[in-house]
Formats: sequence, C-alpha cells, structure tokens
Amino acid sequence: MADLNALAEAIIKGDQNTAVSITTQALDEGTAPEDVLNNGLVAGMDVVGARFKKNEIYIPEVLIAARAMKSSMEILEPKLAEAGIEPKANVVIGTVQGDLHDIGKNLVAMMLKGSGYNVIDIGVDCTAEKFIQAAQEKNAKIVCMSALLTTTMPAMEKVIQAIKEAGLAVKTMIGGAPVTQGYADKIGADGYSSDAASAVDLANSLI
Ligand code: B1M
Repeated sequence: MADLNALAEAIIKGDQNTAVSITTQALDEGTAPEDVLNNGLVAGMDVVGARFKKNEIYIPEVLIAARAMKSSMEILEPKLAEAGIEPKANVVIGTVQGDLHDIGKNLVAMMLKGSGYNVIDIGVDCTAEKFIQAAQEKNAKIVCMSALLTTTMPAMEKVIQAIKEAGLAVKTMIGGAPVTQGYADKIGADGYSSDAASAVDLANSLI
C-alpha cells in the first residue's frame, strides 16, 4: 500500500525518484488522485513553505522540492482532470514591464502551484495589457506582480489602474525585494507578501 506520508517526505527532501515511484504506485493501487495531491504532494510542499519562511531551508532546497513536485504532478494531472478535480483558482503571474528578474517570481509560481492553484506564468517585462489579456482569457481570480527594481515598481500601479479601468473582478498581489506593504497600500494592491510561502497564505485569503 502506497504511503502518502512517505510521498510528502520525498517532496520535502526533493527526492524526485521516490516521489514519482510512490505517486505511480498510489494511482496504480486506486488511491484517489485528490488524496495523492492533498495528503502527499501539497502536504510536503506545505512543510517546505513553512521551513522556507522560518529560514530553516533556502532557495536551492525549495527549487529541488519543487522539481520533485513537478515530476509527480505530471503523472497526477491527467488523473485529476479525469476525476474532474478543479484547481483552487486560476492565477496570472508575471514580472512587470521593464524588469527581467524572474527568480523570485518563479518561486512564488512554484509555491502557488504546489498549493493547488492553476498558475499562468506570463514571464518577464510584462505590460499592463499582457496582464489584463491573460487574466481575461484565463478567467483569473488573482493577478500577481513581481518587481525587483525601484524603477519598475511604478509599473505595478499602472497594471492596477488598468485592471480597474477594464472593470476586471480580480484581486492583485505584489511582491519583490524593494516592495513593501506601505507601497501596496499606496498603489491600491489587494495584498503584499515578502516571500513565496507567505504569497500562498495571502492568495488563500484573497480567493
Ligand atoms: Co539585478 N538588480 N539587475 N539582476 N539583481 C538587483 C535587484 C539589485 C538590488 C542589485 C544591486 O544593485 N544590489 C539592483 C536593483 C537596485 C534597485 O533597483 N534598487 C539590480 C540591478 C540594478 C540590475 C540591473 C539594472 C543591472 C544593470 O544592468 N545595470 C539589471 C536590470 C535588468 C532588468 O531587469 N531590466 C539587472 C540584471 C540582473 C540579472 C539579469 C543579471 C539577474 C537576474 C536573473 C533572473 O532573475 N533571471 C540579476 C540578479 C540575479 C539580481 C540579484 C543579485 C538577485 C535577485 C534575486 O533573484 N533574488 C539582486 C540583488 C539581491 O537581491 N541581492 C539584483 C532572489 C529571489 C528569490 O528574491 O526576487 O526578492 P526576490 O523574491 C523573493 C521575494 O521578494 C518574494 O518572494 C521571493 C522568494 O521569497 N517575491 C514575491 C518576489 N516576487 C514576488 C511576488 C509576490 C509575492 C512575493 O506576489 C505577487
């Protein structure tokens, strides 16, 4: 019988082979894909997020865990689709116009995926139009923006303004090293988080 605690542990350790093998075994044995997701993969990523937040582990460990999660998800996703299991929500994420930094944005995207969101990553140097088009096309509940340069932070405000003008019913989240809660309040973002694990908590509170 596949051990979902061991699957969570494999994700925490970033042990890709074990994660894939337990995921495959669990599905072959008829374990519900939702159980594999929630009690194995997401349970593991929750621990990774909590440890990252407390500085008990660092970016490389998070990336390795995310890679293990991704491999298992590739096996699980078709089964989830067959079982009609919906993601928590669609989320659009991108780095704002003029900014090419994407390491933090990618981490946030991975943590959101790990927590059950369908993440549409529109990349770097994204204009307000690109955010809006993706949010409309994918019927997104949240638009996430990342900026690493003080000079590109104002592009976040432009996106928020454009979203308001377009009358889109989406929540906005911002983050990145120079960004603060005060700045989020100033430009009317719905939320700010300082790190990728807190971004998941914030998204959960916004949907
Ligand atoms: Co750039 N760069 N860079 N750079 N770079 C910084 C940001 C800088 C602080 C370095 C410095 O001078 N000390 C400085 C900015 C100064 C400022 O604006 N005040 C800077 C500069 C000036 C530049 C260039 C202008 C340099 C030049 O060409 N003269 C240039 C700009 C290019 C452009 O974007 N147009 C540039 C270029 C680059 C590289 C391409 C070489 C490379 C980027 C590679 C890549 O991303 N693929 C790069 C890098 C790597 C950095 C540093 C060294 C590291 C950034 C990083 O990835 N951090 C950085 C200095 C530093 O921070 N020590 C620097 C790790 C990452 C995990 O953290 O992105 O903060 P971070 O993400 C965190 C949180 O902020 C949060 O979660 C993440 C994980 O916990 N978070 C969110 C991020 N987005 C979020 C969104 C959310 C929620 C949370 O919700 C939506």
